[in-house]
Amino acid sequence: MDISSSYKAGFVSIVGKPNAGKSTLLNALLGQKLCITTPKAQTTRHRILGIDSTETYQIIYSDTPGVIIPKYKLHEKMMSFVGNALEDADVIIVLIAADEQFPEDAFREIIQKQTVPKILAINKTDIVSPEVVAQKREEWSSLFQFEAVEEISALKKMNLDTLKAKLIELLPESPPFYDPEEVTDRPERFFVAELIREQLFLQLEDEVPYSTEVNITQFKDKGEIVSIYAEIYVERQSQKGIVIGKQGSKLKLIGSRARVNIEKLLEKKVFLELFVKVRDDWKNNPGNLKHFGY
Ligand SMILES: Nc1nc2c(ncn2[C@@H]2O[C@H](COP(=O)(O)OP(=O)(O)O)[C@@H](O)[C@H]2O)c(=O)[nH]1
Ligand SMILES: [Mg+2]
Repeated sequence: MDISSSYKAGFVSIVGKPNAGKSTLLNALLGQKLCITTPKAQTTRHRILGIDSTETYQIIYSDTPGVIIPKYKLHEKMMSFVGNALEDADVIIVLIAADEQFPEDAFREIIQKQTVPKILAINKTDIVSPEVVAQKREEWSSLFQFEAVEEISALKKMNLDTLKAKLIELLPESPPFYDPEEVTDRPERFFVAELIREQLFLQLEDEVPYSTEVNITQFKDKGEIVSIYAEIYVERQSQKGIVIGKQGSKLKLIGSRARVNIEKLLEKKVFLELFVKVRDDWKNNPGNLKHFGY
């Protein structure tokens, strides 16, 4: 690649409340499914980079967990990842869903403190009336200074080009930070664990998905097939039975759905074996959290 002096590169952090559509937006901007998305809040637990490189610019997006008031140690870690993404940002996308409640003070304070250029993106405009969108624009614009306000639908890929054009305009001149071949900073096995977690969120109800974590114990490329062993951790013995289901039916469903998606990701046949284990209250245990990569 010929890197001219006018090359632009920088970090764009997507922040917002749970379920605003941050991960959906990152995938849409990248043009590929990198991050898992589910209808349940707090699906995303990490900061995940998605890198979009061209001949003239490199945008390094950060997907982040939704901003919440921490209830346990895992939440505190998740919020520290949001903090890191904000610290690094050259531009911040404040992503709100057109149908969400006006945010509590804690979220407003976080946005208030940011000094880099901010874009307000009003998402899910496909499911509300133009009046509701206009009202959101009004509420937010009266509070903060935005470089631009974009009305988008991450799901329907509406107005993403204008959003991206604005981002590029705001990026500093800089050589690229990452090899243009790289799409993310995380290894394949991280996304394999995420695809299993996605199914846990889709197939389990109530508090159970929030009590789960996935740990890959074997990831072996055997040529024809990739052999993957993964542990699913829950917080209580009773949850183990729920994850496994009647005669193993739930776990089988989770495994087969996850496997299909992992095969798409790796573009290979996959053998996937899942084991369910209990770690009492792991969400509050610093040692367990560290072990799980938090
Ligand atoms: N109707 C509609 N749904 C969306 C849009 N963007 C995201 N969603 C849905 O909102 C839910 C949460 O999305 P996700 O990206 O996981 O939100 P996150 O928690 O902010 O990362 C999922 O069910 C998405 O399909 C949108 O533009 N329109
Ligand atoms: Mg997310």
